[in-house]
Amino acid sequence: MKASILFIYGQLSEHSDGSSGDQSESLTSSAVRNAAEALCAETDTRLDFRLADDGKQILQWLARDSGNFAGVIVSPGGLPRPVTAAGPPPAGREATPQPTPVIEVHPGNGLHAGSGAALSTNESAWGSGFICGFGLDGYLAAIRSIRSQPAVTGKARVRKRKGLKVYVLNGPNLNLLGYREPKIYGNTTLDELGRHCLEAARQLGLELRFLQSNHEGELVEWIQEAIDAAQGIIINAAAYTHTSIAIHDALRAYAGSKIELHISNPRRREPFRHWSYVAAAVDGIVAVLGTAGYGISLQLMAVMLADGSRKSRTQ
Ligand code: CA2
Repeated sequence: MKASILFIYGQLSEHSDGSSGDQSESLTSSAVRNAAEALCAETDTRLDFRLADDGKQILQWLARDSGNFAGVIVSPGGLPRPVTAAGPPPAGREATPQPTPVIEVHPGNGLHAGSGAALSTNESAWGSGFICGFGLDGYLAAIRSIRSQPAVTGKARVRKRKGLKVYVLNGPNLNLLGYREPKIYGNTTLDELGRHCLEAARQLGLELRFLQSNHEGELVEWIQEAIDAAQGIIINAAAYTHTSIAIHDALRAYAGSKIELHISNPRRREPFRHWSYVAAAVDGIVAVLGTAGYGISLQLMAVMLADGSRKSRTQ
């Protein structure tokens, strides 16, 4: 039987994602629908694309219908805001995993409107995936993630350009991946993750440096080094996400493409994880997709870099 995806597109998604000067402004629901249908046809997936009038309708469809699908994509429109009735669970408690993945996608990076302030007030529950800031490509990445498609498939193959280098930077304690707290961070070790990333990068035609440090200054130095050495940075700044103005400043000084990445859902955890200093300095965010988010970020980075016309929006 064909896998089915429910795609709920809030009417406000059109032209109102809180971002200016990026490709989300020219997106229409029919452009999104056509691109989603084309990718689904290619991956043998049935697509149920619905236009929602308001948040209430989104909630009703989620509650009533999500169980009948392999995954749900929700594009609520406007700045990231609630798409589920229940808010985040009390501090320190993890959300129960949902049987059907619900990926929230925002075409623009509304989180850097107001220098990240949106993130601190956003009560979005972020389902089981969160992708923002990549225009149409964010929706396609969500479909591939539900279908567990490898980074490079069929017609979706990214046009490779020679000599593109990307730094993947990992912050403090991520060296413990796979050894502690598997319920939150999974079983994959950092070494394994690094090898997966190198293989994904090779397929995408990207040169990769995969690095981890427990020291803020070292992360800052790698970002500065990337100014001359790399066209893109993917950063999971870990706890420094929530504290480091130094990393924020270094990222702002970096003119290449930048993605903020998280394995877990900081929005569903303790309040001190709700603020991100990184969000205001990047083009887009990938979160809540587990360690699979690394491959998805690399794929989105490859698309951004292949489209050379797309400049960093944080300069
Ligand atoms: O979800 C993420 O990727 C985080 O960036 C991970 C950080 C956390 O401080 C952020 O709020 C969200 C923590 C990384 C620590 O990694 C560990 C891995 C295994 C065991 C213990 C810590």
